[in-house]
Amino acid sequence: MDHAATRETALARIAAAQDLGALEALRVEFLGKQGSISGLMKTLGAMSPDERQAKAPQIQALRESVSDALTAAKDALEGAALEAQLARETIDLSLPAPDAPRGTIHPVSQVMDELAEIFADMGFAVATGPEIEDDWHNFTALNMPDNHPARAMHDTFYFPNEMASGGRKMLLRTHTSPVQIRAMIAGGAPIRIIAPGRVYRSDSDATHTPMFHQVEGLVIDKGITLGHLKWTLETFLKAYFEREDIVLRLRPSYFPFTEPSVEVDVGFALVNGKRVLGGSGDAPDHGWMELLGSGMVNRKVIAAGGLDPDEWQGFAFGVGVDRLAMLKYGMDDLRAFFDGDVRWLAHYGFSPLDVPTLSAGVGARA
Ligand code: 2U9
Repeated sequence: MDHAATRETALARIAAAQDLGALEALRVEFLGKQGSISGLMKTLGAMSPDERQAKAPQIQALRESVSDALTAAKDALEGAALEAQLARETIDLSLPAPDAPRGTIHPVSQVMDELAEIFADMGFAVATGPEIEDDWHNFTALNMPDNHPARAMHDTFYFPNEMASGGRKMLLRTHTSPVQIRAMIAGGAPIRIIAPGRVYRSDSDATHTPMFHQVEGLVIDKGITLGHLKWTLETFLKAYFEREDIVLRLRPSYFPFTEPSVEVDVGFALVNGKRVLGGSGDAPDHGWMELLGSGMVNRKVIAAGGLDPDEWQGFAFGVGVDRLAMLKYGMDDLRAFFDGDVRWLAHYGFSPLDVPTLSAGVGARA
């Protein structure tokens, strides 16, 4: 067969190939190591120089046109396969999707947003930090040295000793307080921050989950007193519960990180057997409910944060976010918060559009 005929036959067979497998078989047949056109190339070596000069361009041209045809046919088949796949996988985005699951905002997220909003209005920034902490930031800096009994009371989840870093044991933070320690060291004073987030304690029953949420606040400045603390908590709770008649009672207490320490009770009324916050707990059919822990920041803690306690004073407080959510939105079982049951979320979850704003009221529902 002359080269022109060989080419015609090869191109016709390439054009007729139906799939990539058939095309590959043709490539091997023509251009593979044992291929027919490769065989023609090999004949060049045995030719006289004159003959080679005459034949070589023809064989090269034959090889090139077959190679080009194979590439073009491969591109065409791949393109057709992609088109077919795209046609098969089309989604009609204009179709209504009434049965599609709808996400909702978890009450804990909603409450954290509300808290950030309320405290932003009082000039507080939101600070965050690692959930895996070392025992210096979580305990030592907060006036809980190595053998302090309060350490044992925290039911801490420790990491194995081999994971200690720079001589410090690693743990899951038991409160968000290490965030404030880090903020003091990194930014100095004055400070006005809240630290919301997850905390962990090895404790599990009807009123305790091993992971829960806290928000803590820290103010460091000059001339800070318990009066500032009381006003801040009152203003916060009135905005959060959307009631002007929130009444607080401060009781002396003890925390290692504050001195003096105060526990804060809030007055409630019993309405049809349910607790409704508001009014003095001493009024008839009223009572006091413990809600918050707080106090003036201990001098040792201010020093651990790298500040001079003769120059800087402050107050701090801590409260459980899950409890705040339960009180405001009427949930009664803490464990349901973390069960991941979509029916619970459908009942208590918030619309993504239900953004807390102070003008509309932070608890306004869309
Ligand atoms: C720094 C200094 C002081 C934060 C505080 C409490 C009191 C408190 C509990 C409330 C309910 C924890 O979630 S809870 O179980 N918290 O009683 N927390 S004072 O004091 C700090 C924090 C950081 C640097």
